Amino acid sequence: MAFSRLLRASTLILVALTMTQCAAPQGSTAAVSGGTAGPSVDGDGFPVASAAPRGGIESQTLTPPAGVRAAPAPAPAAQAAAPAAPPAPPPVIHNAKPFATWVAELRKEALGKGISGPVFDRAMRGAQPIPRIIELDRKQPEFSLTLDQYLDRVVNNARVEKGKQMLRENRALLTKVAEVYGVQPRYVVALWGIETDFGRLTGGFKVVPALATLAYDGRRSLYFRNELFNALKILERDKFEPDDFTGSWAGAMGQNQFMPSTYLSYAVDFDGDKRPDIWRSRPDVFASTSNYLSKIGWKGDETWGREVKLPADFNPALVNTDAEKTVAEWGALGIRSLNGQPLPQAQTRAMLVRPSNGQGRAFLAYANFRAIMKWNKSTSFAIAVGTLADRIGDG
Ligand SMILES: [Ca+2]
Repeated sequence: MAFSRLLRASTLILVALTMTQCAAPQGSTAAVSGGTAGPSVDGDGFPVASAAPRGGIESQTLTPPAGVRAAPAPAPAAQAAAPAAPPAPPPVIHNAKPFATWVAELRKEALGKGISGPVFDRAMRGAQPIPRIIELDRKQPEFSLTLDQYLDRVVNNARVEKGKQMLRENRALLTKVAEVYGVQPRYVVALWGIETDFGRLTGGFKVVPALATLAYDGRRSLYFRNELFNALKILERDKFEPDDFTGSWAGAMGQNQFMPSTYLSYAVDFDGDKRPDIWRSRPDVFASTSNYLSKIGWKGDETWGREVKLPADFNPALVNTDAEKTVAEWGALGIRSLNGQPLPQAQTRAMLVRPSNGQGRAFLAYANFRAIMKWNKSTSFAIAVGTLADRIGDG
């Protein structure tokens, strides 16, 4: 969740993960490209050169994506902000039960779920509700960035250069991971860069006390209580030290910001010690990201989508719907490449996405775009990941 990252605070709000339970697993044996081979690589018939150009676009207002928080979007009623008069009152935790009583009941339930007493007690030692987390959870998403402002923030030149460098430095490992999971390395590096600035900013909260705070608070307690049990299951199974078991304020963990449920479903060990360590092992981080994408519909022989040009009188009813057409069919409706050329006669299936309330920049979005949207339900996040991957290319 998706998790400022210089930016840490604001990026956490912007792009911290919203992990969704995913579609039925499917095999992924597609060939993988390093990213910048010839026109056929991305499968949609565009010449390679058309992937890069952009710019010259007017500023647009960005609709807050549904999944910009590190957890399900808050219910509007619960966001009732305190009056703006300073100083802001301390956040009020909604639970009539004393915390100690609540923890005792939690412990009983955890033991019933197979968590051992010592694991629970070590993870919860000294835990108290953390006011800063309640404050962050209460905060209105301050999402007034335009798409271009958002892209400038998360896909700036420094991030692109570092991404290229990271791809080059880790090329042998990324190639090995790609051979197993069928996800092109540039996307693995792009997600890593946007989530945590390539592992630099993974969040400083201990996961169990953070999730306990959110589970104890009444606002979204069911969701976080479930994630809390999942976090305890991870400690029980994989024997991490509670002090090393850290994440964002909302429990998104490690270099790819997996929620505990996502970790349990998709994190994999790739360095051979039998434990997926998404905090400290790059093999495990890259393989876990790739495994997750491969299970939610990734196509290793396709790109994510492309920015396109719409004709002036384009039918708005065709924008931002789930309905897919082939690239060739979109071309027959007057859509052109960004450079003004006709679209190729390709059979790649695509949705037409305009993130700014159906105005402004337009993108044809392929299956991999949908997969990124399962990682974080935000069109701007998905465009950012795709754009960064395009610019990282082959390093
Ligand atoms: Ca490992």
